[in-house]
Amino acid sequence: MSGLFITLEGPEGAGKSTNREYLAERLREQGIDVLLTREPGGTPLAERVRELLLAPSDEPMAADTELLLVFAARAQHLAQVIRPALARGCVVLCDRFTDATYAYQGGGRGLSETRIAALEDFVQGGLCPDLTLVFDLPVEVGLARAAARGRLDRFEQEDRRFFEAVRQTYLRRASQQPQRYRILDAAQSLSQVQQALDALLPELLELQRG
Ligand code: T5A
Repeated sequence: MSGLFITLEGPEGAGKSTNREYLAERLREQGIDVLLTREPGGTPLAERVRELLLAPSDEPMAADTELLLVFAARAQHLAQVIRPALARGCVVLCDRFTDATYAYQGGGRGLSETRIAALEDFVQGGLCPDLTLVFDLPVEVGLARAAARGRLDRFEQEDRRFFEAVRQTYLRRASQQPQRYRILDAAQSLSQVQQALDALLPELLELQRG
């Protein structure tokens, strides 16, 4: 038995967490076993690494340190949660995964994609999402949503250029592999985004049936 691995991606404030819950409900209504998780995080140890990554600090974090922490958390998450859930036949809905590393550490920080790909291969050994939903929206709309929640984390304190590069990296990757990605217009109202997810549901169910 092998499940289905779906990731939700996009810039800050795109609505990934909100829509992950919505999608999980729609799938559960169909009697499907769904596991909700997120990155960085998803296990107690990986959540501790998340705290290191997100907490603003006086000591600047080197870009390579950030990259290695992201993949260290991912290795733990894959071993403890994602691989076992897929082996049980679950649909895994994961809020961010390695596309975020290409977008933030690659696009945002300017680290080489070759280096990211080497770590991806080392940590994932060929495991890749079956489908990736990219919640796309203009940078300023997403940042305004994130800011409305209050205190900004270490990434949210980056400048506009950083987030433009993040957004463009997602869009470029999606255009390079259209079979794996679906782009949703996340600047629309929540009900419009959820209608777009409803329209995707038959395709997800088809994938889940294999
Ligand atoms: N990171 C992560 C890396 O650098 N490398 C990596 O490899 C990985 C995996 C994680 C950070 O780590 C970085 C990227 C991130 O900066 P996070 O908290 O998981 O941080 O990610 P964020 O994007 O910061 O999460 P957010 O909570 O900000 O965004 P979401 O989940 O996209 O948005 P959500 O659902 O919480 O919604 C935000 C607000 O907008 C409203 C919601 O109600 C909420 O208030 N909203 C809408 N409002 C109007 N219209 C809509 N359509 C709306 N949709 C949502």
